[in-house]
Amino acid sequence: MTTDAQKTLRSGAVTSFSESFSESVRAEMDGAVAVVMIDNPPVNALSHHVRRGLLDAMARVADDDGVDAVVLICSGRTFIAGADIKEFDRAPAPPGIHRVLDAIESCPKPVVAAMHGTAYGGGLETAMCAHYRLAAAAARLGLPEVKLGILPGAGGTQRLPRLVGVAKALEMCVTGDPIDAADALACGLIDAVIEDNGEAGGGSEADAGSEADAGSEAGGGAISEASGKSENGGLRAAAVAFARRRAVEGGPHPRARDLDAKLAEARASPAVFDEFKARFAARTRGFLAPELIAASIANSVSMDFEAGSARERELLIELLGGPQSAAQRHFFFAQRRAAKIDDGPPATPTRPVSEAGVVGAGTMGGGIAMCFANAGIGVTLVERDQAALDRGLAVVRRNYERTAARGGITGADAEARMGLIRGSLDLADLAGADVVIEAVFEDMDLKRRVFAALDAVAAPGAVLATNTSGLDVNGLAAETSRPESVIGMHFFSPANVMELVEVVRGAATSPEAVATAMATARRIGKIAVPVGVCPGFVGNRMLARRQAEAERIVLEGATPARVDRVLYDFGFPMGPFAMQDLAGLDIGWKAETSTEMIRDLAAGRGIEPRPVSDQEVLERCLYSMVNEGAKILEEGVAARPGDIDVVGVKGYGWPLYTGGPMFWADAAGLGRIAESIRDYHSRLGGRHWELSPLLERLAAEGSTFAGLL
Ligand code: 3H9
Repeated sequence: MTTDAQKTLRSGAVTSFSESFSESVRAEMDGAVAVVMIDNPPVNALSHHVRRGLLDAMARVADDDGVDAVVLICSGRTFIAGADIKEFDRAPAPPGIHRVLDAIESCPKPVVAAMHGTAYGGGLETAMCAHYRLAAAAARLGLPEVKLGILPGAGGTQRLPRLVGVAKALEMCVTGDPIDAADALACGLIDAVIEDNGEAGGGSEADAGSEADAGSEAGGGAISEASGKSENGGLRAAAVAFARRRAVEGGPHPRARDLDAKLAEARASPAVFDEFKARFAARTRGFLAPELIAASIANSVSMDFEAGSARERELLIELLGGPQSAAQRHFFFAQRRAAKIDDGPPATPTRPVSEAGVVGAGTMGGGIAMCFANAGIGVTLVERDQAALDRGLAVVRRNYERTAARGGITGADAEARMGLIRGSLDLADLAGADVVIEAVFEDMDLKRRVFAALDAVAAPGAVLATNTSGLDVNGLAAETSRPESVIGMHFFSPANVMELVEVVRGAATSPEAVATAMATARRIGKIAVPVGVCPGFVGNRMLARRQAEAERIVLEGATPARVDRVLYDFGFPMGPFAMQDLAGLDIGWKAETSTEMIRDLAAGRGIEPRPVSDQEVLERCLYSMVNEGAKILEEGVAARPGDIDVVGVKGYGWPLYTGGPMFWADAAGLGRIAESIRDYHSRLGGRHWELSPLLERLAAEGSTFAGLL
């Protein structure tokens, strides 16, 4: 085998450098391998200084005879997680990402991308321009651009199908969901998986890590100087060894753009596109990006690489400039902002949660218990009598078995999760819980009794939460000797599926209890939005307005089916009446009898039937929600308009591609909405049509809800 020393002697060049190319990119030699490191916290996004640094680093190593191969690696918690989304609203500072990726792909030395954490979007596209790809065993790889309303625009729709085939590329790009390293290896996206100890866990390079230290000057060393410890030293050492071997074997080194075998398969079976569209039609309804992503992947089959890439860029520009991507980018940041409490003391301590308790084993209680078990947290589920407890546990078991039967988890996982849920008939068994969630029947007196009893048994400092969907959290806190520990955690049904939790701060709730509830929600995989106490909180309060209007419109002559259809066409997964049916209103609609009943009811209230246009149905249902949202903001029940958007989209199916109720209202024009609300108020009366003073002011100023930030 040729050693580094021999190669160096052979080429006659000796290189040893450690150089910074920008504030976030530096390179250093490891034997004859240049290790190019990106350090741009928190997620190593491809900000302009990363692009500039990478371009200069690639020029440096390409020209240096002492460099035989290149490793691209990141410090911190992740490989490049994508383009810098914050730059999307500005003119991009040079160099553009495509220029950087060309420099990587055309490098005459083998370039190896070493991925850990989340190699997403532009990050994975960067890796696909390297000649070889390695991933840490725990890495996740994906192209989530669709979630931002755009497409992978740095070659992703052209290189990915060449590497993994059209069907897999469609699935990855249209869902935006990441795959794990083992899957990436199996489908051809990477060349080897590197286990924690630096050993190759599979792939053609079973010895990828075996030479990790041979000839390496800094093998296994730290890549994060800031942390001073080796965060992914094993990955680095394996990548350096791998790169050295490739250099010794010589070129040509493979480029994804040159591959054709998997495209040929798609040419032979073009039905793959139609099958895919049919399978994902419901999930992608109303969204533009999935359609253009599929079209761009189809171009990879029908056009040559250059033409497909040029068209991909045009489609990216079209999507980036459109309203859907603006809305989805707004939502991305709103969701992250909602997790932050602006008015609490900075760095509020949270209580570590190692045990949880749930009171009530009904649909909500069982679902909440599953959330804890899914996150590996032991949970005691308390019921009043054995029969109800058995019923509740049986439902939980059935849910897990169903998921296991569908392949979502293994049978062993299902058993392990069931093992974390302990049934009990005694509230005293909750004494060891760090957080207790009450999920009994929605009856204030019953809940009062539960809180008084919990106060007597719960550990000092434990968070006592109610899952009420709208009752008075302060009233429940008053039943205890520790109102500072009492809070609302409003889960949505089914609790083990729906992502949203409204965290309801009572008048006396302490910052520690709020911070613990927010952290707990996040730990069990939920999106937590802090809200204040009022009937229905944010979501149900706004929904009540829509429901009232929908029912009134029906009294005026529109059928429930038409109201549902108008809202479905707007983008909700179902209309208000279908939603009520689902929630338990089981009265079937029979046109012959029900129409008559509605007419009688309307007549009794003095409402004359009249034609109601689709436009009016939509305006009344949506403007009433926006007006209520504005009142919620002026009362401080929600801190930010974006928080209301997160509640609307994640809890109530408001279409994501409009950004949520408040973002949508901004786009529709607050002036127009305020004028219509005044008009509906004069025609229909009712307190909920009284124009919110905040909305009135913003409309008069020509301003927006977004402008409040
Ligand atoms: C793309 O790549 C386009 C290309 O195809 C084509 C270009 C021509 N940029 O989520 P977290 C911030 S599109 C800027 O709480 P986690 C985030 O706002 C991109 N900022 O952490 C937050 O800031 P703050 C494709 C970003 O550990 C902080 O980082 N890639 C970006 O729960 C921490 O974020 C994606 O869509 C970004 N790309 O999850 C990936 N990403 O602290 C989007 C995050 O001020 N990102 N920030 O609130 C994610 O999915 C998650 O952030 C990730 C980490 C899984 C990486």
